[in-house]
Amino acid sequence: MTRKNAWVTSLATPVVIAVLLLLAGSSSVTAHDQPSAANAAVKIDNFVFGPQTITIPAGTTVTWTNSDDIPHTVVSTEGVFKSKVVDTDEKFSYTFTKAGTYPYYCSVHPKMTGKVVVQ
Ligand SMILES: [Cu+2]
Repeated sequence: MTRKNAWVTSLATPVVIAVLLLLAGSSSVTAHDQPSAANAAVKIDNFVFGPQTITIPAGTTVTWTNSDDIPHTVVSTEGVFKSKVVDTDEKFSYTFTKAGTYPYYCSVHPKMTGKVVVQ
């Protein structure tokens, strides 16, 4: 091996390792993200959860967004999930892993109700 080749090799090796690490890192991130890729959205507007009943496959993350100009909460009737106070334009997310029906309501305005059906 010539002096020049040795220099190129010593320079190239860390670069190759860095690229391999980068590729390995990005592929593992992709693999990790895939099971939770499903998302669904519920909008809170004018004291109404919309859609009021949302049907999703297990593993879906539901994100509630408060589009009202007053705060609301998203509270499971059966204690499965409970948001903090969700202010205007704030969000609350919950991932549903088990099949079932999950009724919920707003603890500030208990007449506001909704339902998540997980299949
Ligand atoms: Cu409310």
